[in-house]
Amino acid sequence: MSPKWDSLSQYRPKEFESTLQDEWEINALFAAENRSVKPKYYCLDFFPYPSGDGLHVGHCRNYIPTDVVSRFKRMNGDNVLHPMGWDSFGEPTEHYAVTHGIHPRQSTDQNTANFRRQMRMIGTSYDWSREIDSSKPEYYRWTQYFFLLFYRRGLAYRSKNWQWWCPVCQTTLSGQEVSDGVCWRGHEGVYRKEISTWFFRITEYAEELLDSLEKLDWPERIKIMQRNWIGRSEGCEIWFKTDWEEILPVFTTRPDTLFGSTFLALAPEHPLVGRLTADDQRVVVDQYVTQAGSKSEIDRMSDTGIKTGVFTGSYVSNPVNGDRLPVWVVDYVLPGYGTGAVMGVPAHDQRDYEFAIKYNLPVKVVVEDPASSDSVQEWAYTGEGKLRNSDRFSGLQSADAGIRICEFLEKNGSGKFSVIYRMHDWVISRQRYWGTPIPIVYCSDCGVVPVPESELPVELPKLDDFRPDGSGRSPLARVPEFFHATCPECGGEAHRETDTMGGFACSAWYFLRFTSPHHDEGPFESKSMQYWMPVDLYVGGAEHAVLHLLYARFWTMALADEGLLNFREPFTKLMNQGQLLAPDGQRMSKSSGNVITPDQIVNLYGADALRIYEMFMAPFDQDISWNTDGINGAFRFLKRVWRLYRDTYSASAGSTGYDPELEKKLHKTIKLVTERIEAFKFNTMISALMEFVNELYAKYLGGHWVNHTYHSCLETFLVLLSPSAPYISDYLWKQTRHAGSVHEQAWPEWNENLIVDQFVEIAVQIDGKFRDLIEVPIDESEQFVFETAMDRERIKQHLSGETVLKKHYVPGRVINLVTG
Ligand code: ANZ
Ligand code: ZN
Ligand code: ZN
Repeated sequence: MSPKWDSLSQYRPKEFESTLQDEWEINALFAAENRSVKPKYYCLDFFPYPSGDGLHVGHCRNYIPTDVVSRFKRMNGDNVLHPMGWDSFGEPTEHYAVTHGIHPRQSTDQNTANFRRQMRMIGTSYDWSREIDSSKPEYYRWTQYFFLLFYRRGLAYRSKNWQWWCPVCQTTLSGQEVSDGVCWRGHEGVYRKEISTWFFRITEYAEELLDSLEKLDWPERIKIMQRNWIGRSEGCEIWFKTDWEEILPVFTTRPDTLFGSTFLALAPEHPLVGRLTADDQRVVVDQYVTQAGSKSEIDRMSDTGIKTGVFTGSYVSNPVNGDRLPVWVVDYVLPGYGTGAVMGVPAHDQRDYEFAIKYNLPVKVVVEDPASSDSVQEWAYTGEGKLRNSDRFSGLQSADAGIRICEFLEKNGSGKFSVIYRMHDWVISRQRYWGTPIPIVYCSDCGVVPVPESELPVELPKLDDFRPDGSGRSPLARVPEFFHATCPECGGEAHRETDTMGGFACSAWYFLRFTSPHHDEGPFESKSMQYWMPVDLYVGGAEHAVLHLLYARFWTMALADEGLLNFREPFTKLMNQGQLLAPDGQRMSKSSGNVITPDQIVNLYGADALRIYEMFMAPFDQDISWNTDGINGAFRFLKRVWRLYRDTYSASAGSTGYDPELEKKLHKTIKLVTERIEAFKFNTMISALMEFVNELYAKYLGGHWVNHTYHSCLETFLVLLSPSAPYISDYLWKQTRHAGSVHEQAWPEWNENLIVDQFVEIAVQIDGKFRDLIEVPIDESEQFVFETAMDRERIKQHLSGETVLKKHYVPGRVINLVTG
């Protein structure tokens, strides 16, 4: 690099950015040390799948902030692990390869090269020596190893079951991957099909997955989504009996209503439907069952839809009073929840009520509505109350009665207390090519046989035509060399499992691999894993709230139980960045033609301007549209920085004189920048940097700059700027004849005594009532004061979810938040 540094020199980022990135890498500035006395900091981005479209500027809202934090932590003396790798197995990659007519191995290699290039271009400080790729045998061999481990622990099992099937993806999907009849890739028309698949027994950990959410420093909305997903219900399992003494269990959250049950409802998929159907009812029942199979779950569950069903012709008896209840097949009862059977209580459940009215079934009131004494109801009373018509339980209150009835059933051998979860086991099988082969063989003598660990990896064969053929079987079934195998137990003929694992298996443990990515005697080297894990900061989009984040937690807990890990939660702190929308306010997408790539922006303005703008545009977690004026503003800021150093650095060097006002401003800036990086307030962190540059400019233009304070401000500012704008700061560092790199410098400290009087206390009111006191820098903007106030726990509590409609700010004194 031959520096041009005369008075006409202009800021031209293209001339030095890529050279600097090469230099950092050659000098291994960002290499994480596996053993170190320094405190460790593991800063991780969600595992990206390398799409063929490359990165757009929206992705950068994830990668830039974590890069700033990583750089900041290194400068503060931490040993930082900031790695990157590729989630390259799975349907999206395969789909891309199909539509582009190339092999997924080739497209993966091309796409990862492009991602890596773009990430380096925007100035990230990943430790590339730890790069991993989940579709490489040296990685997926360990995914298979974990499958075997789960199998050994009874956490992987094969079962015939009603599975979601996406007709477009031509594969099964887990419940987590389907919502409202649409698969996670956006295809409609997902339906249930009965097939044999492999499951991971995530439900075994339902309780811990739920309970230990409390301990995590995660966004509340993600925790809520996980809680709802897991969906714990407490109640009672009640065993009704058929005429031939076969038990028919139902789950209810309202055992207090047992005496009010007037019919029994089975899901059409219930295994007893066949046996309970009387001969003269068989035709109608079969017809009804077939119809129900093609309905989506939402249609079946919908509150407004007409409730339908058919009578099987059989009866069961109610264990508390011997009542004979007709058994119906009803499609609002779902097969995968509880026991797939419900006791119908028309008086106290609205769906059962509508059903009973339609089919003329009795409505028997057993819980009194305290607000009404009418005996004729127009709808179900679903609240609690005093029991009647319930034998010896009459007169008790619902909650108490429920417990006593359960106790009675338990003693009687006709029921038990029960907790159920909405969450299902994780369907891992995919009838697709591009995934980790499931390491199992089937032998006609020995049955299901796990592949011995010494034979891993079971390699994915190279297949030119890897498209599904519509048979519902994996394309691997068409490869004789793969399909035929020798039984590891008896040496006889066997065949391999041809399903592969869904991509979420790869991402459920990759964070462990980064701690020792080249280790080949196990999935990770234990000491390194113990040193680095758990992840201190995990950042990515909120769309992974349940799928990946739940699977990774489950995987971690299971490995901890195996004794492989010494912690049970993988991600201590989680943050979700806001979405970056196109200038038109729409989601960026290729089909809308509104995608902005970092390449376009870097080409025009340089990577540092992109970084500054991405942080400055909005608070980290807020959605925002791209704005061309904004990127221009960031670029102008960097040009000002450039000119300041070009014009005043040398001339102020070696000068004496002290400027107390500027000294104060410097210390205030150090404090603000430090605290705001730590608090993920990158937008106001950038404004503190900008303000400081304004101050220096004012000194320059006012002729107060040839002094020691001014010059030392120039020295320190480069360090403060370096996490955010790593290129220009390092270039200027070298240009001002410093040795090494600005990125090797220690983070500056501030002197609190110098800045105390620069803060004021501001009273925060909600609707005119005093609620809290906050401390902010003098002269801060209204927006900053508002954000600080909104961030306070006390204010959040007092607002309790209400939106602030207006705010009144009396500068330096009080801010009043008006909610309505
Ligand atoms: C009798 C009853 C009486 C019920 C009453 C409610 C009110 P949550 O809270 O969501 O867990 N249920 C059980 N299994 C079902 C299935 N497979 N498909 C559809 N509905 C099912 O809901 C539990 C309640 O949902 C259970 O309690 C059952 O109806 C119904 F006054 O049993 B209840
Ligand atoms: Zn699909
Ligand atoms: Zn065998």
